[in-house]
Amino acid sequence: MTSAVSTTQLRTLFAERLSSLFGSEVPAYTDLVEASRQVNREVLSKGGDAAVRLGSIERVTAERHGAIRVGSPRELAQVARVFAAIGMEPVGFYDLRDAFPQPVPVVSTAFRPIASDELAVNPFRVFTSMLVPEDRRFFDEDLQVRLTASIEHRQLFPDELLSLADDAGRHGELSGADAERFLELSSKAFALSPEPVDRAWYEELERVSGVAADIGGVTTTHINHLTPRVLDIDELYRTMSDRGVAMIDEIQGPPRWEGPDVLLRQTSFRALSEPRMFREADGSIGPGSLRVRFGEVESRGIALTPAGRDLYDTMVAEVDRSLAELAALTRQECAVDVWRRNLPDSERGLWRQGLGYFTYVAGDRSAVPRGQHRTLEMLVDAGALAIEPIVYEDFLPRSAAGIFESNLDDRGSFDGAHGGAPRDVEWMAAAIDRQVWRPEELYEAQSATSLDGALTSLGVDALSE
Ligand code: OOG
Ligand code: NI
Repeated sequence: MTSAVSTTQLRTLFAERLSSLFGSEVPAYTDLVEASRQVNREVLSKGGDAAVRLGSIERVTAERHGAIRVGSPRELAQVARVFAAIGMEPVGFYDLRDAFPQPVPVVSTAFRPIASDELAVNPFRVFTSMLVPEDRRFFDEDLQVRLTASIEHRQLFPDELLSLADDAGRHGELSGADAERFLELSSKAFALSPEPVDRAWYEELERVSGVAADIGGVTTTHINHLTPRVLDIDELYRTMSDRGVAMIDEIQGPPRWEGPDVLLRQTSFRALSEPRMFREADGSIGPGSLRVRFGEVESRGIALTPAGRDLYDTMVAEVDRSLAELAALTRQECAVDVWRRNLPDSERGLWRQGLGYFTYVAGDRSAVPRGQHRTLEMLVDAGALAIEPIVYEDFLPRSAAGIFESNLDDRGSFDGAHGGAPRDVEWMAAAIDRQVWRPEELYEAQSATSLDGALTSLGVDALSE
């Protein structure tokens, strides 16, 4: 690379590097990407434009999310610097410590682009979890002290990488040579390390939580999974099962139904165990294996407003209840029934009830109704404004907990009698000294900006309530 590389280009290049790294480490990932491409091609050939209503095929084909796990606010702040270099900012706060059915001792955020044009170019995102060693429900004081000290002593990212990242963040670009060095160092920082794992320490942490061991039992971080996006996740699930891959029992999140897809549907499978070197109690070093990484695939639907999200939570609770009563049905079967009874079955219905986020596109000026009292609804009904759904760019805490859980051998130990350490989005923002965006603010702003633009081009100054 000879000319300057922008943060946007750097993001695409970084996502590609990570993808080829992860493919070389976890071959099942390459199969998954291939199967996803095939499903996307089929959907596209059958569904035409409707298939890409929530993102162009170029975007969807390149789209990935990764997951990483770190040990402390200091490390999370460094991750934030590395991702700022490629135009990604922390969005959302997920507390997985009281997650059902499996508490996990982490709080998480997702790094992603926040501007819609950046998302359209490459929406790469990384679900990033941070250990909470102070949480007494998982760690006693003695373990907390040793765990915190071991994390404090390690360096996940070399200084050279952090300083290149800061340069990119500050100037919005790097020179060709610096960009190449940044890509080299950053992908190396997320590769599986050849460093021996201290077996006794790893196993001690594993008794508390497999995720705690994966974070604190080693001296580096690594990409845990890399997830492609697919346009028909049910078909993908069947394809992978036919290829002999043991998928988790069900697709997580909303069911397949005839109405609009909302939020996020995900499913995963366990990757094979990987050879790692271990340091044994007698000081000797020898081979062993660990099984912590996995494959996952997602399909994305429409972003829901807070009202839509409340309805979603109510529906999930109803599915839980009716599942307990009707043990013969699967969760997805129960959910379809609950969806049909509660959720509007069209985009227009979601919009009208204020449940989903939409942008507005100006239509024909002559369709604008005359008169003083023009409401938004009148303009949409008259065809002067078209509504376009906003795709959900974030994650679901319950599905995340399900994904963590389904890929652990052991449930670990959790003692609810002890108090946990309180954590929330403000705490996280202060701990990493950076704004952590609230997803709904971003969707709301995108919707409002598009409405302003559309009204201006229609020549409408004001709307009535
Ligand atoms: C993260 C699990 C959550 C998702 O897609 O919801 C996740 C992890 O395993 O580190 O990736
Ligand atoms: Ni994931």
